Amino acid sequence: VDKNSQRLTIAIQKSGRLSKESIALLQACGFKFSLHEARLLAHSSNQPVDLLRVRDDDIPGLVMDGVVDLGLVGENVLEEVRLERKATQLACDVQRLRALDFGQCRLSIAVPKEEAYNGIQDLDGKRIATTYPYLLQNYLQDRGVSANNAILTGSVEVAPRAGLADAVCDLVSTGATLEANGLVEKEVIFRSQAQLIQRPEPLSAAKQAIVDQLLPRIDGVQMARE
Ligand code: PRT
Ligand code: ZN
Repeated sequence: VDKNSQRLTIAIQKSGRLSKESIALLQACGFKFSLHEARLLAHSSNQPVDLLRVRDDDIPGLVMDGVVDLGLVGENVLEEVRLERKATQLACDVQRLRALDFGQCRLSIAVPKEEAYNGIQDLDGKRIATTYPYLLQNYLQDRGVSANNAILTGSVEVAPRAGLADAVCDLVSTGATLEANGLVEKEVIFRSQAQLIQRPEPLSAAKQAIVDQLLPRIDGVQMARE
């Protein structure tokens, strides 16, 4: 990505739960894109706008570092990356432009259904499997609980059965995955939805003009969907 480009660059998830709705929203706002599966970058044919399609985990850092101008990402990932970068002294500022009406989920702690659970203090000294160690530690620390993490990038829900952990801290939407794995949701630690974010440094006048045109369109699209 050329940082000096006059084209507004927007990072979206390449393939996953946010991809379809991210593209649909930008299209509903009037940007035309033709997407080629294999390509990282997609140019708009009617606006000076490029889409960068990446893993969702990379989106907050790209925006915080100013490599891209805007990003569409889940608040859960945004907050986890922010905490991680803060702890490691990397740039972690970002402007939140809009909450988007998709990607709703919650990050919750769940325990095996046969385990008694009387509150968060029961997790003291236990091992919790998660992909979100910073959000989890923040929550536990605030409550004076010290647990160990098992950091997994996937299949978190099978960790207790596999003997890797006593509990999980994972994203939940319908609850079907927890249920299927014999887990019961006990603590909601973070509620999330997709967000539109912007890099901290001001945009060029040309790019700002596109954003100024985009935001009311997003509001209009979302209002019409309510
Ligand atoms: O490849 P990449 O890194 O880009 O994708 P990913 O696999 O990390 O993310 P992806 O596509 O699974 O999710 C992207 C974002 O969608 C998340 O960061 C959330 O902001 C949002 N989101 C909304 C969800 C869910 N709902 C969700 N249910 N992300 C994941 N899940 C998973 C959850 O981890 C669990 O495995 O779905 C399962 C639970 O769903 P239920 O319906 O059974 O409760
Ligand atoms: Zn991811």
